[in-house]
Amino acid sequence: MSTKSSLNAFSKAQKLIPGGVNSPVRAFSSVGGSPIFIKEAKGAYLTDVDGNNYVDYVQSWGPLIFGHRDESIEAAVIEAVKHGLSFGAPTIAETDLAELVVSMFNSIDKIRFVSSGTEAVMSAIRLARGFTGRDDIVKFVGCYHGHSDCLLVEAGSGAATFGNPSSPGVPADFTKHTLLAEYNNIESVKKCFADSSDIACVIIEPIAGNMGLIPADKEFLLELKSVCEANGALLIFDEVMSGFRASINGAESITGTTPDIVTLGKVIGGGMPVGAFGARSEIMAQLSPEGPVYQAGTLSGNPVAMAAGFAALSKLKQNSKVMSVLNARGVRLVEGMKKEASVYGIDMQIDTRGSMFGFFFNSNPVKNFADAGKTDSELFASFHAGMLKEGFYFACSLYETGFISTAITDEMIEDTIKASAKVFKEIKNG
Ligand code: KE4
Repeated sequence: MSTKSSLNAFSKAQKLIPGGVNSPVRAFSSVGGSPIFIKEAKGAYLTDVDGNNYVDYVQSWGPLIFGHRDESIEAAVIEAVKHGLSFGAPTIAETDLAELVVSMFNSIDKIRFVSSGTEAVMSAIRLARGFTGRDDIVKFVGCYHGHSDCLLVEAGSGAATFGNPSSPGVPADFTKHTLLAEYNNIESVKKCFADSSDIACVIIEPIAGNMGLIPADKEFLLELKSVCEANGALLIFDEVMSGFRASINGAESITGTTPDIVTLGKVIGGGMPVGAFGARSEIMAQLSPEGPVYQAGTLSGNPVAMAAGFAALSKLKQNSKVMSVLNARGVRLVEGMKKEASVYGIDMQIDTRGSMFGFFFNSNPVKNFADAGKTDSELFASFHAGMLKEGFYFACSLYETGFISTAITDEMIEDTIKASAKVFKEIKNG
């Protein structure tokens, strides 16, 4: 398999774009090698600039649950484009998508659209601070909530303490209000509340997908909600990734815990740039222009993006069985790969939630970021490279999650498992 054109494209891109990419994880730096440049995609397949095809288990990091160039989403976008790209004025398309999302999430009475998950989370945090009049927030080590300053906190060892900026350019003053807790560890959350009486909210990925796939324990989430309630803090479920991927009705429908605010992204835009945050009316009433908490965006609610999102979510809502079909395929995939790995003495921890799947090359259960860090990263890199050569495109970081789209067939799953057997054999034989 030649990747010559990708190599040339990467070297040119690096001269003009930092790291040659517009989002760091795409650079393959954590798995070695250089990224393949995509020419086009259709259904389950990506095609790179050298003409190689790959079964895509990344799907643009989640948005493309119906695969690439889904006919109904594509038709909706083309139709919307014919009426104009953007107006900076309200459109019925925004209300239509809002109505659809509200009908799918019990915890959401009202919703505001933005253009990315980062914007959604940044705005939700500001809303929680405005609603409670408090400044501190709690996040969990290993959870990723986009790149807004107060959430770019050192994900170091999991003590519940004030974070330090992990990224230069973020003044310590901007993160002194960010407290850290350990995922699935309620005592670490209680310690944050013991340390601060000024906590506005706790934000969590209820099904964490940014330290590999680590769903929070149901009991933990129930306790988390009661600790927040007892202390007058809001609970934010960051479902930018898990929303419409783990369930079509949000993590609340599968965990039994109802959040105060939900952030959404990815699938909600059907592949176009859309983020959103929603909550019950009394919280959303704080948002400008109704209330004093300011938030805005030139392309927020963009009519073309709304059309793509509406087509995607309508299709999901009409196919209520889709998530169980996708989950069955995800379970078969990770169980099949785990079995093949065991033939070569390679341990894998596996898990799925809806159309999300995850695996760790780790001999012990993975319950938090520290556990995830014990994964054999070199083995992961060899697995990623080997599968790429076999024509299977997995997330290029062990701290990510894989996805099943409706375009991925049972046959493709079986082919992937067979390819993994070959790759594990090559890894073991050196
Ligand atoms: P965006 O700003 O990238 O649209 O969303 C940020 C975000 C917020 N919350 C959660 C739970 C997320 O997973 C994300 C973004 N996810 C990553 C993939 N793990 C996006 C891929 C990338 O950074 O290139």
